[in-house]
Amino acid sequence: MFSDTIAALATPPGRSALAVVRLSGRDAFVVAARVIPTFTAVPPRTAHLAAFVGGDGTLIDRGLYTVFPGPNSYTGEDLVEFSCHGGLVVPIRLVSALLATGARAALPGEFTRRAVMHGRMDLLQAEAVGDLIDATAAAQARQALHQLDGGLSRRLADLRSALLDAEALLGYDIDFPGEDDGPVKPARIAARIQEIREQVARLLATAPAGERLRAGALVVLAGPPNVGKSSLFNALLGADRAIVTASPGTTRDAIEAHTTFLGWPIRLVDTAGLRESADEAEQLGVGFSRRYVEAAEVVVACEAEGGEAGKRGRESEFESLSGSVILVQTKADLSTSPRPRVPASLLRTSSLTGEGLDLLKEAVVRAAFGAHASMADLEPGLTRERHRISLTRARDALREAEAQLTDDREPVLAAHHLREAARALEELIGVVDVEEVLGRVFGSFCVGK
Ligand SMILES: Nc1nc2c(ncn2[C@@H]2O[C@H](COP(=O)(O)OP(=O)(O)OP(=O)(O)O)[C@@H](O)[C@H]2O)c(=O)[nH]1
Ligand SMILES: [Mg+2]
Repeated sequence: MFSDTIAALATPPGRSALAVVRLSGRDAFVVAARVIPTFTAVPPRTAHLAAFVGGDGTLIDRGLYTVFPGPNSYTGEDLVEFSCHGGLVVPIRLVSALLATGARAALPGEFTRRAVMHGRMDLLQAEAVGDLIDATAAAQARQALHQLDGGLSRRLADLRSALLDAEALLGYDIDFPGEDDGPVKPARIAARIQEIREQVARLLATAPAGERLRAGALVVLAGPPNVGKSSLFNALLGADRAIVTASPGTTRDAIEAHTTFLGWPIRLVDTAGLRESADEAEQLGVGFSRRYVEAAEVVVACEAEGGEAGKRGRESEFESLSGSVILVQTKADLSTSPRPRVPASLLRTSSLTGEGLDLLKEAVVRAAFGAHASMADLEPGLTRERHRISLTRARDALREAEAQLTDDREPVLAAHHLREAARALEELIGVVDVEEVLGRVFGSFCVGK
């Protein structure tokens, strides 16, 4: 199982106090010993202080190394982690020394790929490692940790296990047809499959929220020209990103920025004010705006204090959208009456004073991530298109299997569809082992009786 030896810098290159270099593979200890004259593999998982030297015997650095003998290492192989000084010179020299003495430069993700190859984690967990590293919002990190913890893997493994059981029962029905008094009636198997299908459907229902959490919710600021969309965009970001002027038609291009609201990932978009314009560039910008509004998960529909269109008018303007719409009255600081005549459901904001911005953020998070958007309630769910495609395949195959058992009574075809469903789950988790089904057939039945 052990593979060729790879090395790489595990921390970002550049000026830093420390850097970590990883070395993994069949000859990891041999290669390490060439760079560390005092190398010892015992005791394992203990930091040793040592001099790291280059091929000509020159000192590269004095640092710590830790030895993780396979298979109980991150990759499942013999692995050595070097902790050296950071910066532009030392880590590069250390990696070069390892490459010069028998290691190969690791490909992107290769350490984690080896972890999957050696059964240290499944594909879903490997994806979670990537998501955790890429997380820009607390909620994303939390979701990735759940997945790394095996939350999603366990749910899928349970489903797969239930499927293999059903397959085993069906196998018995095929091998001993016509035995009305067989251990399990087809109708019962069909009912069991239906149960599994419903569980698959429940998991599939988590896909939109999970994918949104990974990518960030698309939140679009829209409305007539000059209502203060760009000002609101800047205020929400806490940075001057978009140009603001007193004349209508300032924003032409849609501007997108990644940010977080209360720890949730948001793709915030400022758009050109919606109006008919003779100006070609502005009219093109309005076209962009409309497309963004249609794709948005949340539209923040802005209207300035004393704006012409009433609440009802604006609601109907955004009525046909699939995303949620939050109505906002901007420039609240310009309001003269202490109790403005606006419906209670209308959020009032001021980019000048900051009024209403926190409430708006809360409303956006609620609209984008659910009524009870709370990090503590984050359930393991699907987070990628790959997950959704595999589970859709499994659900459709289960539906077919059910039909074959209830209507046409073709257990052989039903078994074929069950296999298809199981394979879809196996691809998702990253285990493909047909032998397991056979084991179950003989394990749970006393066929020789
Ligand atoms: N008093 C006050 N003025 C604001 C506020 N928000 C925006 N303004 C002013 O309103 C004018 C237009 O603001 P923008 O943010 O450029 O408006 P916009 O909706 O992006 O306009 P377009 O890009 O042309 O569609 C500017 O003069 C801003 O200074 C606010 O909260 N209070
Ligand atoms: Mg603007």
